[in-house]
Amino acid sequence: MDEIRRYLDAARSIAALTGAGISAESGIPTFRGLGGLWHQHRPEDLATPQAFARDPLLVWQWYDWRRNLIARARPNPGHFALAEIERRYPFTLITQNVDGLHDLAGSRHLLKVHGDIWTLRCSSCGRERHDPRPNIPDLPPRCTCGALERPGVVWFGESLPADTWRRAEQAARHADLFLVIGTSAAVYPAAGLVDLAKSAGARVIEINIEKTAISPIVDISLRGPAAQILPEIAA
Ligand code: BV8
Ligand code: ZN
Repeated sequence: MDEIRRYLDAARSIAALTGAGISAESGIPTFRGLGGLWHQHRPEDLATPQAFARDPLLVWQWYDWRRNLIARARPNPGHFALAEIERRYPFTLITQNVDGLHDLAGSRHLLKVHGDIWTLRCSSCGRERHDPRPNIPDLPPRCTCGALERPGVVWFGESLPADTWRRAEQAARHADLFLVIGTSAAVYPAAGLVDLAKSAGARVIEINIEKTAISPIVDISLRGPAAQILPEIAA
């Protein structure tokens, strides 16, 4: 741990990439866990524009169910530790999570590369609004223009929000310390940020309860739950 703290103190700029694993200890199933929980549908089959076009109500029932689950969750010590690190170091947090728990924990330099489950976007006029209700009455919701609204998240096959993605690449390229926390690193282009940081000279530290696709290329692998390891690092 002190070796890691030395890296933190010596770093001129630090970036972190988080995935569903950091919210696991807040009671939110990880993406792979989620698949088994919901009417036997696979997330990859529901989180797509095709699924929404084919059956907007089914896709909305899935998101409404997840919003309901997330509304009952609170940030855990892992989320709070990252907000603490941001207060003390030059730090940018890149998250693949759409649950909003990093915001609730106080993170500000936050890049949500896969969007936000609490945002609704009109599928026609593009109007966006924040809707914090855990249960949306009369699914699927409609915009004042009459068209269907969709969850403000990035689906498989959709490109990531351009400006957010550009800033995420920039943060990864300029980091001399890159933390990869609670992600299977299976989804691109987000997972590619690890290679980008490494090739730009960053020291890469992975925090995960299991081995992942990027474990072979990281400098240090801390095997354990983020809610336990991150507070130790931030202490
Ligand atoms: C795009 C929002 C093109 C929605 C999400 C073949 C090869 C390579 C790529 C592709 C391919 N075929 C298709 C692609 C592209 C595709 C992709 O990568 N597919 C994967 C499945 C192979 N990517 C895309 O489609 C992206 N867009 O490429 O567009 C394009 C380009 C230009 C112009 C037009 C189009 C868009 C991807 C974004 C999809 N949206 N989320 C929603 O949430 O509903 S992705 C979603 O899944 C999550 O956001 C997250 O990113 C991902 C799941 O990953 P994780 O977060 O890592 O979660 P997971 O469950 O997998 O892992 C949890 C980890 O935590 C585990 O490692 C576990 O061990 C660990 N853990 C558990 N508990 C703890 C813990 N760690 C620490 N502590 C604990 N307590
Ligand atoms: Zn509209």
